[in-house]
Amino acid sequence: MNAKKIMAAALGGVALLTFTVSPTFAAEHKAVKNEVVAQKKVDVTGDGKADVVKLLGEKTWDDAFVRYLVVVDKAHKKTMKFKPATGGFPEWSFMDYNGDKVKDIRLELYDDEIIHEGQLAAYHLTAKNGKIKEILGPPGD
Ligand SMILES: [Ca+2]
Repeated sequence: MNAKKIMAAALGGVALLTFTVSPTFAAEHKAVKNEVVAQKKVDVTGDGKADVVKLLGEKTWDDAFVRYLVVVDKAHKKTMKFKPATGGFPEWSFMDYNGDKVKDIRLELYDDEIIHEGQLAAYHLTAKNGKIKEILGPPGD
């Protein structure tokens, strides 16, 4: 292959890639088994003991398509589950949004794998009282 052909093949690959990570991902991958794709240890229940917060979904070549969030409260042998209205490529962080001194979970889901454009949803969640509940996030968020 000469340089021109290689370039054309590479560009073709990029175009194909951009195409395959379209919003139809969820529909095309419905039958795939969910696995833990990320996890962090943070006390989100407020008992002073770290909980394990997991994102479950499907690993992709460069990221993960997330369908569930799970909090494992080992101290109380409890597992709590949250299912967003739609799956997506995640950004997540922990901060006390409602001022109760317990860390809440912020989960954003995007429909684009590579640059995380096209936000589908932003959830602010507390796991304080034995189940995961949505709370109000920062204004305009
Ligand atoms: Ca805890």
